[in-house]
Amino acid sequence: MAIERTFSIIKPDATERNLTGAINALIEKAGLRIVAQKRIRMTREQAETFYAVHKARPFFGELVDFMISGPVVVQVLEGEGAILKYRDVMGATDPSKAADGTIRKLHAKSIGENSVHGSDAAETAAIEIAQFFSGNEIVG
Ligand code: YYY
Ligand code: MG
Repeated sequence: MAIERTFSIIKPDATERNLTGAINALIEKAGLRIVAQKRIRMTREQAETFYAVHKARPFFGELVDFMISGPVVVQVLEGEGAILKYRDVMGATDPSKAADGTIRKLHAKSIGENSVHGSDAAETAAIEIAQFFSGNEIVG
């Protein structure tokens, strides 16, 4: 497995409860390195672009409203097989189905307010990283 980079978001339900450090501890404990990180407030346009793949889904409006409801922490994570590894650390989208010890099992409030985002494939990781970071902001 190669060294990869993946894109992560600590979502508003988690920043609101001061869980950035707790989530970062789980990321680092899994052997992933946080090589870029910033706290931002997403604009509606940024959130709509980011989740454009879900535009036709019934939850799209709520999802965008949620993502702009408070600060988020956007991150680039690096490590062996980082994309799949972070999906494992996050747990299932629906926290009631997430495995023990995962971020979502430990912290998510609901399927909508589920604390973190992580890229699902190499192609989407590259697109998502480029939406929020320039090359010189990523320090591996
Ligand atoms: O990649 P992941 O975040 O685990 O799930 P996606 O299927 O890509 O959905 C993105 C996002 O949309 C999810 O994190 C919460 C929200 N969502 C929802 O509110 N209700 C659903 N039934 C499915 C997804
Ligand atoms: Mg997804």
